[in-house]
Amino acid sequence: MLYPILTPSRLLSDLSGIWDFKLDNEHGFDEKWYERPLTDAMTMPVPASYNDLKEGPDFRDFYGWVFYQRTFSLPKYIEENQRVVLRCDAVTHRAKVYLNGELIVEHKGGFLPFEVELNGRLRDGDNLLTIAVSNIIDYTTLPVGGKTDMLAMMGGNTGMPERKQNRPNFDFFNYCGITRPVRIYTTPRTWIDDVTVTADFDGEVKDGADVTLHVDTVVKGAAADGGKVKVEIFDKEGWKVAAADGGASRAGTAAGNPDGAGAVAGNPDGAGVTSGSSVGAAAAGGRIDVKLKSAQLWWPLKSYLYRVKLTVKAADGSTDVYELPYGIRTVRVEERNFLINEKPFYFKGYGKHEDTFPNGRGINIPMYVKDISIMKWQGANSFRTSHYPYSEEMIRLCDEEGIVIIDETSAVGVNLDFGGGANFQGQKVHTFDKEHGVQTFGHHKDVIRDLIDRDKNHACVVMWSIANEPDSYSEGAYEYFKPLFDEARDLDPQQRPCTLTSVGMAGGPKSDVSAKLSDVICLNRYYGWYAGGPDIEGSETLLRNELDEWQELGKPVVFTEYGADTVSGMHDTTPVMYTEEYQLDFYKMYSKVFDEYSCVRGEQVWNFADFATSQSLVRIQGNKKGLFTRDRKPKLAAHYLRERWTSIPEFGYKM
Ligand code: BDP
Repeated sequence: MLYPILTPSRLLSDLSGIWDFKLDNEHGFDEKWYERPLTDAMTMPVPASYNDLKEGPDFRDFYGWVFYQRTFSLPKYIEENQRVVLRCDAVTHRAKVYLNGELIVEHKGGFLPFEVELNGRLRDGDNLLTIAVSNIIDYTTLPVGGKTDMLAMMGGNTGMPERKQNRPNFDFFNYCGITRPVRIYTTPRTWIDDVTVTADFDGEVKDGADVTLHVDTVVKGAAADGGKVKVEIFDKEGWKVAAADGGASRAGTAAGNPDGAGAVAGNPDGAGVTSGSSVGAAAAGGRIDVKLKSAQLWWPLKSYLYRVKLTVKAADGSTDVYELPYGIRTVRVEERNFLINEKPFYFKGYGKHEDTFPNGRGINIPMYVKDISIMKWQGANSFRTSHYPYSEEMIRLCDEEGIVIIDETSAVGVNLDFGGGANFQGQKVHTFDKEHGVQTFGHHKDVIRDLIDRDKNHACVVMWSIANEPDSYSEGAYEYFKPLFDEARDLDPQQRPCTLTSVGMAGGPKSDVSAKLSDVICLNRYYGWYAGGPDIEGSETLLRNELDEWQELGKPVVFTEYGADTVSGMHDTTPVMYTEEYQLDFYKMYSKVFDEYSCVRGEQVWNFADFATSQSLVRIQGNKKGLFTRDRKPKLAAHYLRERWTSIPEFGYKM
């Protein structure tokens, strides 16, 4: 799905601001709150997670649906002449969107965009827009909600009265709401619906090479057939450096939805749940090849972006214009090397979260810029979008800044062994048990498709992470994951490597299916913390023992998590757990080991910054494994890793 922008043929209007807001009392849908202005509404900003914006546990930990509402009006001539689309960038975790009391679209999944056409549904004057949002997580959602908390220290019946609540099977606060922008954009009646750009090198992959850009355009709408597509490429300074044009002919791939209603996909209960697809009528398009002489490549920390501009002249005389930034680079794995532009790259960076106060998971553009500035200060070059797709603004910024991304789906918690396997009301139930296990497969596939569809053109995205710490070691794991890896490989026009981040419980390559499926072995390991802590020396032996096994595979190994909870300001002459000195010793031990294993091709600490979680005995107002505090102040180890990373080059380390 294309990112919404303002162009000579498209208008864009952001509906951000203060909306009316109300928690459901379990009668909201029966009483049809979406048909009239909410009574006794509170104020709520959009976009943001709502949880930290009003006081008290009943609000913060609310379980169920909430209603957001506002009105808007549009100039009549816009609707008469253009296609009007409402786009929600992320509503966590489930949305029902009503316009003037009518349900116009539903969407499952809290981290990817969806959209719906408004033509024929708009009224003169005020239109009432209501978005009902559910934060319920369970065995069918991604992330997965458990039957008990992941971090519950005591199982069994506590004798406390039952209360409806979410029980995250993951370690971050279940922030919810309309977390990214809601926008209205317009297009002509025949419009560019999708663009895919890939690059082929005419010779060696290097700066100054001659490159052919393949620009695949999907054009939809009544006059899609017989139109003309023009592609122009502009360099960083704005000079036109190449151009080509061709005809728009009918392409079989992009099936439109002729009745203009929400495209229906992956819907568990038969209602119109969209899964990212656009809506429209006839589809056409095709490939145009553009030759680019002496191209500048996109490099980690040395970004170079071209501007690809498309102009479609439809058979009815209308014109649509769209453009996207595009970085040219290659990526592939060869033996133990992760090659970017054919050079062996070394990942230095972090697992992160979209987590700030008081936005929660809500978009925070100033903090994105600050975070990347801190990464560069520290000599880092990459991060993983743990544990869900991040905002499009962040991905675009990383393209611009040259920050390398491992792009992760929202599949976290696909593992019923957490909480000591107590997820099925205290009984051990197998993750992939047909009846009682997770029921996420179909949705997981939808999320992979929509993520690749959204992020496929980004140079900064170099690998797909299919899941975080799933049960990748039990019966049924291979059958569950193989088709998902196949799907990702099939869909990605750039054929990026695929991985899953492996949990400590997975054991070594003999039991962990990631050995077979992942192009890069990504390990989340906590020797020295959950396993072996506080004995750092003993933990080092455990770490080496495991690496001895993985290195036999001949694939690159990247540590995508390793870390120790550290309370900022807590110090001791003897490095005991939770002190800054302990975190420092922990990281020094890992660094030493990494440097001795040539298979290790990257280190991404857990975590960039402290972040909010559910409450538990092992979480001190959140997870404290950050190198930085939640307000981005460095801990002792941050300075140590700065020294280390600024002396490790992006390419050719250990060669
Ligand atoms: C890993 C998870 C991550 C947690 C981390 C931790 O992937 O989400 O926050 O451990 O325990 O299991 O700090």
